Amino acid sequence: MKISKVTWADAQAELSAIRRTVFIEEQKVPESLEWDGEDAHALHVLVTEDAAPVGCGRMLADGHIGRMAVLQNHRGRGVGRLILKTLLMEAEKLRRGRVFLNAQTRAAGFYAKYGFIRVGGEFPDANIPHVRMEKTLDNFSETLNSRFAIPGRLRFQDSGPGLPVAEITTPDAIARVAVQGGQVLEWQPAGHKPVIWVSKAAVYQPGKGVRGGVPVCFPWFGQIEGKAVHGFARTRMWEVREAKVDLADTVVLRLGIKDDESTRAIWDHAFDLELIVTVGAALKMELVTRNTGAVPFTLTDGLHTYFRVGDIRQTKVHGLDGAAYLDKTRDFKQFTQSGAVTFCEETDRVYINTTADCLIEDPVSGRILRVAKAGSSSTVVWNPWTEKEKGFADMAAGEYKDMVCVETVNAGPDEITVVPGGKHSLLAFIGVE
Ligand code: TA6
Repeated sequence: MKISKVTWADAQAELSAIRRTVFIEEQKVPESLEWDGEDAHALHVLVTEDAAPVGCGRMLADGHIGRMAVLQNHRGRGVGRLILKTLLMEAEKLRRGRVFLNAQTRAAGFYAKYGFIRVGGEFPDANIPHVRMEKTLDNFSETLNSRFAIPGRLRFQDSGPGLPVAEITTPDAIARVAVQGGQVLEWQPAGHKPVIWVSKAAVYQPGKGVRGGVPVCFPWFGQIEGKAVHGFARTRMWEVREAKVDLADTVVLRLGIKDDESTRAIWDHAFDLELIVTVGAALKMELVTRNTGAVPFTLTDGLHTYFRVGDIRQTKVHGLDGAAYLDKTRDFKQFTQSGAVTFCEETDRVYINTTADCLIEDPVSGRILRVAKAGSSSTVVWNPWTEKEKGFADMAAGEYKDMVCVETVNAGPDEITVVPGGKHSLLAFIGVE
């Protein structure tokens, strides 16, 4: 038995013959799904026995392993294992750092033996139950550092097994950004206390968002029956795309994700989602959605920012006076804000049709935080208070007093439609006054 790395140009006939037999004829996968246009750019491996093709697999540039197939009468002889191990070796050589695949659920155990971990729930792909599985290669942070570290400015460290976080230092601020979920975890301008809140009981594990920071809500904000709250983007591993120092000695980090079978099974659209974080005396976060498909799509989205405050009971949020809001604690009935938002109970409000800056007045910390925005028509103000706090295993008792969410979103009726080839940018701009 022999395995070789081949290109689609060289081995299209052998590769497609195996996949036609296994996927199209045996598993009834529609032709249109099998030939997805990715083959020409993918890395392929081909297994032959006495020169006859018996198995194949591929890996895309973003570490997406797929199309693993072994002809029926060659199964159970280690061909699949040989294909996977070869692709993992190639991923190490290419300093991929992490790989992922959408496994047929019945094969999840096979991949788990090689360190793949399930992320998210089961989904149908060509009517066959699948699960997304991710594996960070041993040296994920080191791999990222070899490609993106900036001496004295940006370096990746693990916040948990296989969970790299960018540690950013500039003359004006420090920050931390988790690669999983594209989640900002910290921003502290020089001379000030930390601005972004993260729970002391936060959990750092694959497939779970960190309680606090700035969760990315995409492709929906809030709850949709039977689907993950705030969408699927915040629990999967993103791709680091660029790290650089800008003119004013600010650090810019760009991360992204795009659609694959697992996302299309949940939300059937082709997209690219990118977060651009600019760290300096202010914190700028831009969430850019591109429609890479052929039909328009509509979404709600958000940067769900948790701010640190000295005491929520003495905190006020200004800027929403006169704005209509949907009150989640009162069955989403609509009310109008009068004056500043103050806090004496669970508060969970979607302020609609507002583009105003918000000011978080925090007398205990002796500061005002400004939350400016663009591309956002809604602002969510949330504090879980005592009862809801108890419902969060990743929130310590009494922590509700230390935080407030002022979220830069498009939610409720404020939906966004993106046409094919078009893009939508949601921007949050945070400063200390
Ligand atoms: O911030 C508004 C909100 O939708 C709340 O209703 C609460 O669900 C919060 O987000 C946190 O959601 P999460 O899924 O992160 O626990």
